[in-house]
Amino acid sequence: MQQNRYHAPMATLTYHTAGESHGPAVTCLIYGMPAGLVLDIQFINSELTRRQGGYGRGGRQKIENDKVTFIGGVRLGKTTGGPVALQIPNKDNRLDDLKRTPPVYRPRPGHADLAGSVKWLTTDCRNSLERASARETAARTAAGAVAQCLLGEFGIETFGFVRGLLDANTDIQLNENNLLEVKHARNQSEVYCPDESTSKKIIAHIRQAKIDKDTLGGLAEVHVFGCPIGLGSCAHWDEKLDARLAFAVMSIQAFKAVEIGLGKECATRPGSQVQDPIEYDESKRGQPSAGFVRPSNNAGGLEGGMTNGQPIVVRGTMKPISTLLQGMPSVDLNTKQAEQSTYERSDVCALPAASVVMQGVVALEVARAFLEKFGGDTMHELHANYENYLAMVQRLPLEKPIEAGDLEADQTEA
Ligand code: EPS
Repeated sequence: MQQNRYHAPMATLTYHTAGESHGPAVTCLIYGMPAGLVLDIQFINSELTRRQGGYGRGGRQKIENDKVTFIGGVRLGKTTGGPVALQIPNKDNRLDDLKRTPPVYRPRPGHADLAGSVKWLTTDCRNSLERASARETAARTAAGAVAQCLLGEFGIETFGFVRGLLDANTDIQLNENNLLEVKHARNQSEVYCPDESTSKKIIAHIRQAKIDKDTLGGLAEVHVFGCPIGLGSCAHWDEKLDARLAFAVMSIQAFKAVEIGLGKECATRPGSQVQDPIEYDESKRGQPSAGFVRPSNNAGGLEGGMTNGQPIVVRGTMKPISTLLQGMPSVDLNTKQAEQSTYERSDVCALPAASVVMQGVVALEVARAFLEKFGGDTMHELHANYENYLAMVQRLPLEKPIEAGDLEADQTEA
């Protein structure tokens, strides 16, 4: 059942998007959602609104007003068990209007323009840039919000925010206890950064980049609270949840690096300062972490490709937007002459929006791992399977532990 994960959609949660930036709509088809999941449309739309926002966005977001429409797999506000199809219309729908959406012959360095046009054997970059556009992430954000509806039923919360850019970075630490407060602070920030002074510095940097006709990227981070131990698997490389999270985050437009927990800082420390000690607290036995307490979380909640009961911590690096108002040295694909790249209306910085997308794609991977472990066609079965697992974990050891004496007795008998 596991082998053809990306090609056998019936076996597990998968999602695919379609649509161009200036076509009629962007759309997503989600397979594998159990029946009976209540969809919080208000929450899904609020995630779409958050994705449209953030200081540094360009003129496009003044045109769009993203709202989801479900066109399959939903009845009376609940999933039916059929494929969930959703779409978000593009108000700036003009793909076939050659005057307003002309061919692009001067590729922008950093965008899909050059590689995409050569790959599809054309000198017009329009087809590939329209599909590669971050507009597609509206569909993934809606799908990610559906996944968050599922996880929310099990007390699993996914939280994304902006850590910083250039020299403006917050060192804020998140935990279950300050999550509400941090969430409030993030929601107050125009750049989705929960630290007020860092937010101000980030905004100042973006303002300056706009004056300089330049662009900015930065660091986005997602934490997932409340996962039980054992999502993902160490049994096979493509079942490792950290690997799947990295895949999902790296697939977001303009992302160039992904880190889990301590990430690349692991290279600067000896093992004794990287591994998280294991402690046990009987009073926490009934929690998803099964009573196992870790005084640090350098592993970012993942060991051996599996959740270990600690919050999942994923950080992504977004490069600066590749469409620069000042242009970049490029080549006309028809004449092969040196030219500045084409300017298409764009954002100066879309890092806040990317933190919303990242929250969604992380939720989708966790939901997929959750469904693989607990399965079932309906939410009823999923709840029952999950509760049964937690009860079994509480009863560990399920078998009498093997002791040295048992081994000797075995050998004597042989
Ligand atoms: C994008 C270019 C801009 C961005 C777009 C991504 O679009 P436009 O050319 O229409 O102004 O606004 O992002 C979105 C439309 C969005 O909704 O996030 C690009 O070239 O990747």
